[in-house]
Amino acid sequence: MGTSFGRGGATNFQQDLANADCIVIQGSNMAEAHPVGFQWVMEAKRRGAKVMHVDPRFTRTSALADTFVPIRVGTDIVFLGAIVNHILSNELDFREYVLAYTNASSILSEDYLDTEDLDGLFSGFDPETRTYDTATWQYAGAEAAGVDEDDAAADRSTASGMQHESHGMPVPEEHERDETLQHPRCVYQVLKRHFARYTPELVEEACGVSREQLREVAEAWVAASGRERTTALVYSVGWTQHSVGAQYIRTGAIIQLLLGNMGRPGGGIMALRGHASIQGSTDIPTLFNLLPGYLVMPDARRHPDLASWVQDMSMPGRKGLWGNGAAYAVSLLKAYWGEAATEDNDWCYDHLPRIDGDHGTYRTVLDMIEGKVKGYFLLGQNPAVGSAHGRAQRLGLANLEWLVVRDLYEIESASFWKDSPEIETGEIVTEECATEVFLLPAASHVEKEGTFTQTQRMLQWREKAVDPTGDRRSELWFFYHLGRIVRERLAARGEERDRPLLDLTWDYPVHGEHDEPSAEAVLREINGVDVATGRPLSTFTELRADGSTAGGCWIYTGVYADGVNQAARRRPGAEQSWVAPEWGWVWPANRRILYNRASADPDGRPWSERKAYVWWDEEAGEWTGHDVPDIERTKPPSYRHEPGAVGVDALDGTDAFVMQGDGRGALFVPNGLLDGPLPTHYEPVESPFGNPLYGQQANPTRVEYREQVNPIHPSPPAEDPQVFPFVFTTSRLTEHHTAGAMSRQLEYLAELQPEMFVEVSPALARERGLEHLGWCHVVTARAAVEGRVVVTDRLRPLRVAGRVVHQVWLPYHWGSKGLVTGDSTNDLFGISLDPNVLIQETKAGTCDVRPGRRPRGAALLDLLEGYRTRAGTADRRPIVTADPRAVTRSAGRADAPHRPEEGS
Ligand SMILES: Nc1nc2c(c(=O)[nH]1)N[C@H]1C(S)=C(S)[C@@H](COP(=O)(O)OP(=O)(O)OC[C@H]3O[C@@H](n4cnc5c(=O)[nH]c(N)nc54)[C@H](O)[C@@H]3O)O[C@H]1N2
Ligand SMILES: Nc1nc2c(c(=O)[nH]1)N[C@H]1C(S)=C(S)[C@@H](COP(=O)(O)OP(=O)(O)OC[C@H]3O[C@@H](n4cnc5c(=O)[nH]c(N)nc54)[C@H](O)[C@@H]3O)O[C@H]1N2
Ligand SMILES: [Mo]
Repeated sequence: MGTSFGRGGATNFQQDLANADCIVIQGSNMAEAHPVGFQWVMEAKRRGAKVMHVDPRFTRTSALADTFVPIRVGTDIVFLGAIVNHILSNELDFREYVLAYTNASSILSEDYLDTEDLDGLFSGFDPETRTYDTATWQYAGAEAAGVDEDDAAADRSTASGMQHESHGMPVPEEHERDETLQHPRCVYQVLKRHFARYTPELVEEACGVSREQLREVAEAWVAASGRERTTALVYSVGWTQHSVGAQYIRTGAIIQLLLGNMGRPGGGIMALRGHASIQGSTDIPTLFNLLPGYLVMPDARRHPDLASWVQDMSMPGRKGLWGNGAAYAVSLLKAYWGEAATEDNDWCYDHLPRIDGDHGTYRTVLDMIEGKVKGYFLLGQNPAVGSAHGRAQRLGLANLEWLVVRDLYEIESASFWKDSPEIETGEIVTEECATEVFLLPAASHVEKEGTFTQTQRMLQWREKAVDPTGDRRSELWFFYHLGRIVRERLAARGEERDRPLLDLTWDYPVHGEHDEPSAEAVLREINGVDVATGRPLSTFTELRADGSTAGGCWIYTGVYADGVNQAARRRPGAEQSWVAPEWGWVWPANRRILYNRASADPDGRPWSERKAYVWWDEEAGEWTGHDVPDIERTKPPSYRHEPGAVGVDALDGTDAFVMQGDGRGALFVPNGLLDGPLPTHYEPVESPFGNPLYGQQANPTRVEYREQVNPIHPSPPAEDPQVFPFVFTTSRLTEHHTAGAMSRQLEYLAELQPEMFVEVSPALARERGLEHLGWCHVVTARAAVEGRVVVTDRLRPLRVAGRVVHQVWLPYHWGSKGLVTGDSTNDLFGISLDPNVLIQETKAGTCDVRPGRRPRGAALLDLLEGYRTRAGTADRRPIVTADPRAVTRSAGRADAPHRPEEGS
């Protein structure tokens, strides 16, 4: 989303789904996982919209859709690619929109070679680092804007692509275009060629979807797009948790741009977020690689000083809002270090920690196993159940010196030393496990105040309903007082290296019996203030790089405008417009639909009366309409920048994608993605099928930790995967919540879904002798997990590549604690990650299924060892399977091709 449009958040709001003429839900079980928002899908349907659901499993979402399309997991790019092909080969794109607001006309470097030329690799691939030099992916004449393969490798290990969540695509504005879209190297033609082999026949072969069903979806999508109509696209983690996850979303983005659905009511892409504040936890990140507002975390190698750090984020010479990057950065440093931050000391830039590689959650757990990590804080997370490769998670926790867990319950991640599956196998011995666990009770969401930032970028203030009892405390309390005590100790020590902590502003007012810090004071600091007067700022354009403003998260500036907690607004819908701007507060600038400049034509007129949203009022000389315009309010559509202008001044009156280096939605992404400028179908890391399109089997740039604890199953072309013949996928039940601590403890929910189960089709049940409601166990190289058999036609065997593929489905909510207990599905997975964002592939794997309960103790270890031996998981297949000669040809190198690297 970030590289395609400029910001990573959902583009529209859920209520706006009611305005859609068609809704495509793919990779999401919205009715069960987002039931409240789903009412707006039903409202759209009531008004005549067509609802389509594309999913491997029939769910309540499918039941409420007009059309359900069963698909093989991990093949969405083929399906969507065929829709792109349908649009382009019949010239069904919304041409005026495409010309004005996308990079369709941009001409690419003549050195660019496509996956069509190189059997599944793009030009610039370096088999040694397994990353790309992106010079050849650039616009013609702008090759220098690319990154080399070593930088790309560093980008991968730090998931630095995530900065594009609010950073857009760093490309130069000035480059050659062909408005006729005929030039063979213009993006439009390159796209057309790239997807030409994504045909209905291929969809049948790869996805197991009939050409009639494909046509139905494609035609409905096209028919409900254009001037008068809009289609909304909804996805969630059925798309993200793949080793090619970011590219699934890219394919959806390409369709929505070609059909002109972005920035318009009833259109857009609804990226549904999961946990209550999961959007908030990337905006103000708990991630190793980002600072608030998507500022990149300083990198030891690349950012020796403030200037290099700011330069990296503000992209000097480029157009767009990041031209003001220095203001966002300096204001953040001022918020952290207050008076200590001065121009002379680079605003305390050297107080910021640096990263130097992969410190992601999975790498960290492997480092724990290797004894490289001493202590760990675990808050609001239960990785022993919720993260891929449960055994590795627990072995890591068991190898720490100390562990702090703050949770509502004693979760599996706190009790692994006495009741994990590894106790039974003897891999963890209670008496010998040296980890000292500090289990601290947390106050729940009703026992504390603060904001959640939910799925549509909305900050909503939550009152405290009841006081927490006993020792339960809020996170704010815990960190404020922990920080206070640590600072007191360090102050007594008086060492220079403690300055980063001692210089922090740590002056929140406290109240009540337990000295609870004021959450509202924190919100005010996040919003930002004028340092001299303390006046809260109204919008991020007021932030300055001269130390006169302080602000904790530039995209949130405005949430405390006028000294009022805007997130606490609850004006009823009936008392305001349908956009309801006075309900909560939305980033950026309370704008509800992003890129809404594109809801008007290039001259600023609505595309149609029916879909009018934001338009140019000639008389008043400003943009007006139902929402805060996503363009400077008084910049006329006719405005053209002066040559040499930079930053916001360089944005034309037609540039609808204001974060992007060229002001446009990206059909083709020259910069910002590690696995390719265009989405390409790769098989999941574990797949029983060979890639029907290319010699390159799986994503060649993926992260796959090749360590003994992490065996990965064989896939074609190396070997025929007979040992693990079935595909399995995992997802949610309405009645449980994620890793289960919050639902397995509740009587009603526990009763509704009392036991771990495995869904199989009647055909697979027959083939493997599985009895409905009897026991079975699912086996991988990592674990065997047992559950009750549920034989159901919710899962249909699909005919793929001339044979039948069985898909097995498991919920992932069980563990050893609570009123209902069971094996944890995540024990089945190994760890392989998408290269752009380091998300794990937990939606697709291969497995075996056997009747009866699983063996216990040593017998379990023997079973797994037997499987690993037969599968030959020790003999690692290469990550790069395409002909390496293609690689050197593309890179234009004289040296001999390298053997694909075996290490990660
Ligand atoms: N009741 C309830 N609600 C929840 C949660 C919960 O645990 N319980 N969790 C919350 C959280 S944290 C999140 S992130 C959201 C998640 O919300 P969703 O993403 O809707 O939840 P999931 O059930 O994981 O599955 C998504 C769907 O993707 C499908 N799928 C799997 N693989 C593929 C694929 O390759 N292609 C396609 N097209 N579809 C695929 C699955 O069959 C499933 O129907 O839900 C939130 N809401
Ligand atoms: N196989 C498979 N694995 C998956 C997924 C999948 O689809 N398939 N989905 C993934 C997704 S999208 C997600 S989000 C993760 C979720 O994985 P986790 O985040 O590990 O699981 P949760 O059970 O949501 O953990 C949240 C914990 O926070 C505690 N808690 C609740 N409120 C508070 C509070 O205010 N303070 C504190 N300190 N604790 C609190 C709860 O009791 C709970 O134990 O799972 C991921 N794993
Ligand atoms: Mo999630």
